[in-house]
Amino acid sequence: QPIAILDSGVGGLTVAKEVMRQLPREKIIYFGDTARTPYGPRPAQEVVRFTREIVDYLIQFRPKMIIIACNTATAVALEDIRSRVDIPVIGVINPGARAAIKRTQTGCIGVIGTEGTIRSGAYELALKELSLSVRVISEACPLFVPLVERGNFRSNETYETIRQSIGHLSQYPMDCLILGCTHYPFLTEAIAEVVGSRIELISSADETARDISTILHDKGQLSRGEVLPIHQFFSSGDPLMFKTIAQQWLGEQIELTP
Ligand code: DGN
Repeated sequence: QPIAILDSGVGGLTVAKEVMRQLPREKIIYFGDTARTPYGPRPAQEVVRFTREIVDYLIQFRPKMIIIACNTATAVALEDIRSRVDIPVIGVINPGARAAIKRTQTGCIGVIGTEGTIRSGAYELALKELSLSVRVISEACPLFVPLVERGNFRSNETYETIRQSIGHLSQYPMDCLILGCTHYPFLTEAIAEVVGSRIELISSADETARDISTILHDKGQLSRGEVLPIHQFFSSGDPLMFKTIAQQWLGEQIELTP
């Protein structure tokens, strides 16, 4: 049985890659809703509807677990999806918050994400639940996802956009910055250069993959097959763009069903 991973586009591939690394025997079915990306500026109800549609599609492959590898969808649709299916559903916000709390020394944590994620306050809630005294500085970065979906990771335009959006964060005593959108790890190099080495970038991919591993282990559902799985990828938009970015990021050829 596969693990289903979904996102509004290529962002969830940052989580998929970590799952492939930590759990190489697990087969992944990935859906990137590139035709309707970005989700960030959309009303919550619309994101919930899109997420339900993707889950209804993926469920036909009889996955053993669903990963909502999109912070925007996790923020507004996680509980809804959990109530609709009888397999474990995990999002990326709690794992990201946990990773940051483990790392921070100053107790001041930055969060960047889409408008939808930042507006929801989901990270603040998750962080404060883990540590009451933490100080959270949030910033919506609506221009980042379109850059990533165009494969524009390191151009002058990218650096300039990042500088204008989050250059001011270095004035705070923060030592961790949560990449609260699964698209942002594609921009790690550029973001790190703008915020400086004092601030550690936290991606939820690693911690999410650990959660998946724990749940599958506890349920006795870890795959033990000898043959490495062939993953399946679906995208609702431009297949060539998706395939190019996916292969570059994953460092391997992929099979894409448009
Ligand atoms: N990758 C998604 C996230 O983590 O929020 C959002 C992308 C988007 O559609 N704006």
